[in-house]
Amino acid sequence: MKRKLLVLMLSSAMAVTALAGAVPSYAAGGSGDVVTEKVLNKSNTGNPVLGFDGEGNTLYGGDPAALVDGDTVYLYVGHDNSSGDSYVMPDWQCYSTKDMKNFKYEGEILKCKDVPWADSTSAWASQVVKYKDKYYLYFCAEEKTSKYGKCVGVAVSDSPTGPFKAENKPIVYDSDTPFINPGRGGAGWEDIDPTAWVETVDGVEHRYLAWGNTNHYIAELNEDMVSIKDRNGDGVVSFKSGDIERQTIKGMPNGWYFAEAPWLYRRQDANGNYYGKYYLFYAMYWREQMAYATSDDIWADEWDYGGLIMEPTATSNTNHMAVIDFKGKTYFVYHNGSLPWGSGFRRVVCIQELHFDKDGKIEYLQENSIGLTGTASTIADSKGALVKHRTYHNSTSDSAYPYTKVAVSTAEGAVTDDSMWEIEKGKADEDNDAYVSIESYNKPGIWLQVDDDKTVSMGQDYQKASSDGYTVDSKRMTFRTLNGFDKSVKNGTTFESVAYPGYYLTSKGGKLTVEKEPDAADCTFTISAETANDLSSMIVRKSDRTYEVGDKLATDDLRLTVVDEYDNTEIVYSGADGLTVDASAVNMKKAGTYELKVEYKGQSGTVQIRVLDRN
Ligand code: FUB
Repeated sequence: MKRKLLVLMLSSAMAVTALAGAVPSYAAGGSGDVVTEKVLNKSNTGNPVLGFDGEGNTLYGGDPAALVDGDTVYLYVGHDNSSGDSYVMPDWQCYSTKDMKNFKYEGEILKCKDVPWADSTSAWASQVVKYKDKYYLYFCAEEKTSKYGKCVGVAVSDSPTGPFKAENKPIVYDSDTPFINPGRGGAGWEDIDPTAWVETVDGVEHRYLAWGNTNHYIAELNEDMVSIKDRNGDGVVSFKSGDIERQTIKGMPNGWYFAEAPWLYRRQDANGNYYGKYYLFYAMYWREQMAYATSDDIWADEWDYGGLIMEPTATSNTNHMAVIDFKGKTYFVYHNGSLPWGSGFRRVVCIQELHFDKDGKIEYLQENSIGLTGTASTIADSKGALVKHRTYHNSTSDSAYPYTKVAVSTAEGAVTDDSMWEIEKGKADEDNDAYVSIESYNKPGIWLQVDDDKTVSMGQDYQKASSDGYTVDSKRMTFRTLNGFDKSVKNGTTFESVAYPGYYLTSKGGKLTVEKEPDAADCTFTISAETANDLSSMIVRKSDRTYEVGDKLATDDLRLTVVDEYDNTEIVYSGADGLTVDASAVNMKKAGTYELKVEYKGQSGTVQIRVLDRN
């Protein structure tokens, strides 16, 4: 989400209900008021979007791939089943969505142990592409004799949700490419992370497979989609003879390098046609940042570095993206370790919108907790100072993680990403409506917490949950919400620590602590939710339509161009949330000219419907 779109309305209150509670005498202030619980509207968590199985249990999974097939987006992950600090990945899993808001678990699509040549726990990164009504899952896994290390494989299915059947042999052996990466992973890790691309250029169809760790490679696929093309027709498929091309990226700054996780992409116009340059998204450096390069020629030796898209996430050492266009928007699908007990070995998928400028340059994307559907809020004390965490970049050094005690304070000044929070269900008891946990907007997976010395900081909920589903930090990261003790603050909220009942969140002199009997003014806060950006104009496309008497009126192919107050333009299609169509004035049984009314986020427009007599 763009920072400039985060318009904060200090007056928009979240409180909705009050329940009777205990009455600390100092807080009642002799006025006869009682302390009452307050139920805040909780944000839909937005990010992460996956991380569950069919029963709603936590299922970690990373290395997202995405496939747009008709009106559905399919998402694929490698299942993270590790309880330590190394990969244990037994299978690949699938989810689907039709609106990028509601995600359905589709189940396991392939077990690593069912790949004839692979071991059983290395279901590493993958991508599914559709070609002539079949679905091809390209993946990497460990060759089981350990002779080759990681290889690229392919499995085929008639359905995007599997089951997929793996070919008997890898499509790329580790030995097919000559370089090793002793600095990172050593020999045997070089041929991982496949990405595929099919496109017809000037009437000729090309099918590409690219992959790599440290070095990036590309080859062409035969029409069978399960073998590499002998490009120069010399009878052998090899790197030496040019069937596999090594590609470098020119202009990467700071000694950064191509790490892994390539994803090939090209932009699509409203009709689904590709245009502009090719984009190679990839993980750069360690800990992994997301970056991109561009080229006019997908086969080029050298691509041009485009820029940094995302710094290392706050909770995972790796990151791995998929980029897709769906219903007029471009989505950036990535992973972090933001679930409880999350890490680079227990990952989860997040989604945000990706924006391009007019020259096709990609705007920097701040990892955030609200994703496409959550709500960010500010929390201001009674003097208007905002609760904020210290400003920092996520470190590229492993030893900085997990972040367990990040300083939090209150300060006057403008709203920044560091002073935005997502108010969610309480970790200590999700069913208790008066409990909340407060997640950092720009450090997803990092939560406000009460430390043993009663200071307030923020940290990752990184420890393993016990059998009741709670981590040792669940209570420290949960607050009971009460109607503000300072009654002069309109719609104020007081937060009581669940780990330390009787201790209230307190802001004094820029410090944030919990205190036992704080002054009412020091423990009363105002929560302000982000509001959706207003639209400044809307144009209904294809706005004149002609029918004949008796025809069926179509309203499922509407397309609007909307412009918001910051001049951001967006295309909105039929079925979008908030789009309403009123056809009550249209009579398809009688010749005439009618108006179909279209409304979207406070803007309205019409489509002129002409109904002609049948010839
Ligand atoms: O999940 C295992 C490996 O970690 C992937 O193949 C890489 O992209 C990295 O995310």
